[in-house]
Amino acid sequence: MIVDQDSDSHESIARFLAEGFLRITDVLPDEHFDDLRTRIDDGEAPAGAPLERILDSRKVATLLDSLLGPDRELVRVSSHTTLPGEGGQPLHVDGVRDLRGPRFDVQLLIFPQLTTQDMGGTRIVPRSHLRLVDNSCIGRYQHLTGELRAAGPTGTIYLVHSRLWHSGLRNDATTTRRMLRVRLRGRRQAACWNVSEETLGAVPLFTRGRWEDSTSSREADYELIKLIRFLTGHSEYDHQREYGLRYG
Ligand SMILES: O=C(O)CCC(=O)C(=O)O
Repeated sequence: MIVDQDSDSHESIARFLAEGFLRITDVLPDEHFDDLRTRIDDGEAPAGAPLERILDSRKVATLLDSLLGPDRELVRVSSHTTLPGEGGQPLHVDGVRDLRGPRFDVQLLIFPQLTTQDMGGTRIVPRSHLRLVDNSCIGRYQHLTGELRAAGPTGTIYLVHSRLWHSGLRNDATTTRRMLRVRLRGRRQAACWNVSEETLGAVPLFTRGRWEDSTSSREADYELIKLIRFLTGHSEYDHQREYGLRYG
């Protein structure tokens, strides 16, 4: 399904590409997520109807159409339950080293209950998706300036780029925390973001990550240009900046 895109969704896609994630709320009523939470607790495979309704909701589908294209496949669904006092993963990227160039998958982190910061949430590092690393070699970093905790009210969903650095955190609260992670892939992803070069020029895309030094920032900007060209099909997009980064 492709639905009309408004400027709001263009800004959202730009933010996703620039930061590596997007937070959305108010996708469906809270009761829907209660059902999902019960299924997680019952150990049922939480794919199926409750997940499909989320993926088909207008808000999520509109964003996924521009990030993956309308032809998508479900790669993996996993549930993550952290009991009080448990949890705490090293920073990592899911899967093996991803050598697909600018192609990427989108992971949805779905929080089916109110998830407060002290329940852990998921630590994410903005703009880290632009720096290719092996799965666990970043586990030595305890804290990075600018890192965030993904959390929020019932039904909060984070769309994250599949190469974003992240980790589940320790649950310091007295309530069990649950999260459903869903990985999606576009079968024909190239040029699926239907945006004009003029609109692209007006949305903010290039910001320096707080944890980046000048070299990693330059490399990340260069990767971002390649990513935007791939997703929009505008093969000459921002060649002045590209030349500055390559030869300046
Ligand atoms: O529990 C979380 O928030 C993240 C889990 C995760 O990243 C993993 O198990 O690979």
